[in-house]
Amino acid sequence: MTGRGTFAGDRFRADVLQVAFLRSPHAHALIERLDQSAALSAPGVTAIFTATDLVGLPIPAVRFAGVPAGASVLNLAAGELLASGKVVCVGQPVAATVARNAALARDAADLIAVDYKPLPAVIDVRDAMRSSAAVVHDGLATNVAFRFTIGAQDAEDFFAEADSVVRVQATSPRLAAIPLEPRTIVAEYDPSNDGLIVSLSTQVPHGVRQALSQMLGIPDANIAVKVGDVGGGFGAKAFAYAEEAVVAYLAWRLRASVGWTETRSENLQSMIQGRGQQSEIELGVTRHGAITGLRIATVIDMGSFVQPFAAGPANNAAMLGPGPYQIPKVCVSVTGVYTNKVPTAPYRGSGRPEAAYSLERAVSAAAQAIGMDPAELHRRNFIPADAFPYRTVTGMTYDSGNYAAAFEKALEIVDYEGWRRKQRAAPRKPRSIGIGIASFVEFSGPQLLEHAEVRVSGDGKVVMLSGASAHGQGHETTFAQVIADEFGVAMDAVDVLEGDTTAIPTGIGTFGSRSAALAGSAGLMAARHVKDILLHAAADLLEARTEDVELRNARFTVVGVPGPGLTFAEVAAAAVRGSGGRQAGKETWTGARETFESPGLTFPFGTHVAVVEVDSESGGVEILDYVAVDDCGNMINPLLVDGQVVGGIVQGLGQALMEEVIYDDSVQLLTGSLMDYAIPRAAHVPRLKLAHTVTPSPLNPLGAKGVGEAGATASPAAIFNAVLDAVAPLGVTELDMPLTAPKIWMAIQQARGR
Ligand code: MCN
Repeated sequence: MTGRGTFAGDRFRADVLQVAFLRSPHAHALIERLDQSAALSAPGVTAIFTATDLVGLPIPAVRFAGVPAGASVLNLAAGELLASGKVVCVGQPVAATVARNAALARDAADLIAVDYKPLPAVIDVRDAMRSSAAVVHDGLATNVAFRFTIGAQDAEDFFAEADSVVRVQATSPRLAAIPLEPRTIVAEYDPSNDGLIVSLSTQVPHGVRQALSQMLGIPDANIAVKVGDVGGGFGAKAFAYAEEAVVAYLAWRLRASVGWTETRSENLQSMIQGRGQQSEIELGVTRHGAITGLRIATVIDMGSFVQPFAAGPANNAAMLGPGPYQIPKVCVSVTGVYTNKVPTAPYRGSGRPEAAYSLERAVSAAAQAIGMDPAELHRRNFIPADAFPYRTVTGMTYDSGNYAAAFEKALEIVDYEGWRRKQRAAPRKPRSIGIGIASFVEFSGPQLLEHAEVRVSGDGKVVMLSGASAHGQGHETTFAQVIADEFGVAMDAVDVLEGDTTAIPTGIGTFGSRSAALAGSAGLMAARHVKDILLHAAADLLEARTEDVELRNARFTVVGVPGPGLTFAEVAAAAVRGSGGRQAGKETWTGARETFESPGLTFPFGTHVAVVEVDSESGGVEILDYVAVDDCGNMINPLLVDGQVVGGIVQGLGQALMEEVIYDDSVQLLTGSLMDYAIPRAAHVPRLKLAHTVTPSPLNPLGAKGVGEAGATASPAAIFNAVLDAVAPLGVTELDMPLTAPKIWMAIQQARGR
């Protein structure tokens, strides 16, 4: 906002050649002829690359798809860098033009003549599974990419113990991630090692380095990835895209600096999308409100390829099936299906919102079926606080929790009983009040380890280098706090450096709400190690035993000995001298590198309550009240935690009320601009009441759990349940997201028989 950030787009110098991609206008078609002669002679053009220019590169493989072991079907198809022979979705890159500037590159791309032979395309996952459907990938017999089941054995008498079994459907529509900063990359040829220096907008610098190395056959030691400020990622920048690999390859082949920044339309068309899950849920409950079983059948729309981690959202949703409840039997079956659409992959929440929506929708329906207040049904089924660590029937081990405490706090703050009274007293026409509850548990900290280094230089300056890579989460603040606390120095004395694979040789990155618990703990361990070095140096200077020296408020003193002691900088200088000091440029420092490995995932949780008013004459929804009680263990920076919760809630509000990627019958994207794809604006966001309970995680020294996805996990379910609660007395029983005014209005008209 002050213009002082350095984004990948700020790395375009005048000599950087620019790339434009020619993209498929068809959802499914054979490429019969491609003529680039006119484009090659266009002004300012340096080169044009098509799939034939990439022959000899390693064939892309599906890198970690996230399908659990034991899948009954496994047909994973990786995307191509540039389409060869056939295109399988609108927007798939077919050719890349390189020119003096972006406009000339675009003009040249428009001069490439391609003859396509359109083929029948599949849009709907259920149609795609029919034997008569067109098959997206020639080598495969069907469109089923994978199939797996998690939890209990399915059986005829699955619901034998239930007095009532409710059946609901829950669709989480495809969503666009909409980072403020579109995908951007500048790749420079590095003659010193025949390698590349790559600046790009990503969440995973080390992952990109590895992927580029694999895709381009360049040793990863010869690729340096540098990430500056990033204008949001939301999961959609957590792997290397084909376009990014092509730009890097062009720089390497042309021995030049080559860059690309996508337009907003390209971003909407070809960045991965989130969600796209359809679930049928059955929940069995006794008349006294004990949940006896949960069966879910989910179909996830994979789009045209399997991107890295692409099965993650479906797998996560299945594993989190039972949520915060003690449910004796849970069976979740998942089918991943190809369609001729842009691929789906993890997007903020990555299965957590889908799980919470499915379960909380079914719990609400079950409460109605047995005539019990939904709050009471929640209360009767929570995993009790003394049951942790708790192993779910789906195989997850929840580290710690007190679900009832967060729930009761949320109900108290929102004044649940008060709203129920208002709801009963208020006339239902034309506006009716609805109250929705979403209790949830999610997981944070996947891949379980992260690296950090802490350096103290001779003048007392402290730097933490982290393998995480923030893109809006504020690690510069929170990690500085962790280190400053350990040393007793001011936060301003600590710099945090991320996103540079040259300075930080190993790292995993930022996704899965993993950074506080894993990178924060790695930083703390490294700081403790450095503190030991400093205490030894101080003991030498003070002629005391190390165990008698203490570090407080940035001063080293001997316990029980009055006097000013030594400053942090004095001891740092001695420690650097004593250790011989390591050098980079003018800086000399002493330091320690640590890897923190968590024994397991951490499980944040909470309860959100939404109160809405629905106008039956227009279908419009107004959020009257919204309370979020989140528990992410110990909070390092409560302000940033609240910022994360707010951002997540607003993304979930978008999902619940307005967002949906829409394709037409020929699988052309209709929501191709921000005129057509609705995202929430400030005026849509009610005053949010945020509160916390604190149940530390026993799995890391900070006692922290993640919070980056909590808001997005809970809010769609809370808002959905509130809207359905408002319109249920009008006879509406079925609705699905996004709850746009026309959709609600139509449902009310249908319920009235109109
Ligand atoms: N934090 C804290 N105390 C805790 C937990 C977290 O102070 N107990 C702080 C952390 O130190 C960090 C922030 O809160 O500054 C988020 O931490 P964490 O929950 O560990 O999540 P990550 O930093 O790993 O961020 C990933 C998460 C994910 S998965 C998505 S998607 C997402 C999100 O963060 N995308 C975002 N938040 C985003 N925020 C912005 N602005 N932009 C995105 O693209």
